[in-house]
Amino acid sequence: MHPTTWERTVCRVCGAGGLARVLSLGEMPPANALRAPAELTNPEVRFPLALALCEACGMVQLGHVVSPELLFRSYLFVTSSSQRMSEHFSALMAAAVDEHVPASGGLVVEIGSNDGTGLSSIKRRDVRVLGVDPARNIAVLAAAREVPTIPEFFTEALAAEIVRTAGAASLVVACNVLGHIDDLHDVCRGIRTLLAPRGALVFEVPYLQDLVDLSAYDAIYHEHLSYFAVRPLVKLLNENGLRLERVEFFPVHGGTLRGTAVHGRGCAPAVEAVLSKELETGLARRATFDAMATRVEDHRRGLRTALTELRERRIKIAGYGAPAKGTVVLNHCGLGVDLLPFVVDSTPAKQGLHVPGTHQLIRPPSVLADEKPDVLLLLAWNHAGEIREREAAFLARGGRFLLPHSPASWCEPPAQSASR
Ligand code: DWN
Ligand code: ZN
Repeated sequence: MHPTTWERTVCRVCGAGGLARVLSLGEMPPANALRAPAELTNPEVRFPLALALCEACGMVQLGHVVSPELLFRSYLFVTSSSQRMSEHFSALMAAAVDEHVPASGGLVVEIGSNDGTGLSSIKRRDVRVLGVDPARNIAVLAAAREVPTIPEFFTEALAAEIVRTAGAASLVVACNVLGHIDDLHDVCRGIRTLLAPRGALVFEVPYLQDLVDLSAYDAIYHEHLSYFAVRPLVKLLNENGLRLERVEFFPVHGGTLRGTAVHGRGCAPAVEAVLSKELETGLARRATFDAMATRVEDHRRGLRTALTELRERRIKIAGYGAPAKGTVVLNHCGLGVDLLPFVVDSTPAKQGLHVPGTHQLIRPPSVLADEKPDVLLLLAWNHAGEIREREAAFLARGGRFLLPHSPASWCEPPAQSASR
């Protein structure tokens, strides 16, 4: 039996104690614990959600760990829900295979391979692919794409087993997964074990500097245990025999850092330049997060006021997307069904369920044609471009999207109901 939650009092990168609590979002249900209608009256679990800063190494992290068994064994988010993200991962895979997998072929292992979107894109090439993902329901989707997937958590022990049965990997890919793992040293040792001598790790993580700059507090939830800056990343990789060779930045998911690491120590000079920039911007300072906490509070008040005004003006509003980040915004701002009656999401497995804590019913986007909301709160704001294209009919009849956490770019609500 696994405990449901535990507290971590030392830094998950450098082991220092005395972590400084820098931003608290109170108690929050797990962001992806969508609720079936029959469960709505049952008591709902909530766990503390607060950022802590290790002033020794600059690592920003959660102090409370919710059991990964509870969070990840059955999972609703599928990578293929976004066409743009599917293209992003296909491009990543193609470039990484060209650069790191020998022409004679090799093994590519993806940690957190989800529904196999990334690996299936390189299946036609002369490579063997293997996914690792603990979500058993999603491994089934990967199997349908003919991506062999080990439905387990990636650990050093599993890495040794893969080497024994399939050989070392030319390429290990880990996108949006390092931040989800409590024991970062174990996972890095596992990657080192798995990588062939000239192999490479290509990973993506949301970049802390972007999270701070956008005040994107909705990226903070129990699944995300770590919020990476480059400085602690270099330390973590180095301590486990990996050298950070390259960092690149992409405007996806609100700001993503892509790193390439190889066997070795230290980091490339271009990475040093990013480290200096982080020092300049004070990314590892308490004051940075105190200022962000103030902005988050302003946002909370601003969004509640905006939605209350819309309701008073009888302007019809709904939410677009039921992403994990949406659960955070709705719960932190206290936006119940009185202010936001329902949300829509294109993921079939989410439809018919309710948002944790605030209980909006998740409906398919097709209902918008009948419901005719005037304003859609864009909870999946990171997919704005794709969603605007998909919802051209909503925009054409005068509908407006409201962005949840940048008050300056909120759209002006329409002067009168577009549904009339
Ligand atoms: O790290 C994580 C990231 C990368 O993905 C996870 N822990 C979980 C997940 O976070 P999320 O749930 O906030 O991800 P998304 O990609 O922002 O979720 C978007 C949601 O919006 C999905 O439920 C699908 C939906 N959607 C839609 O309804 N129509 C998305 C698109 C593009 C659309 O057109
Ligand atoms: Zn530390």
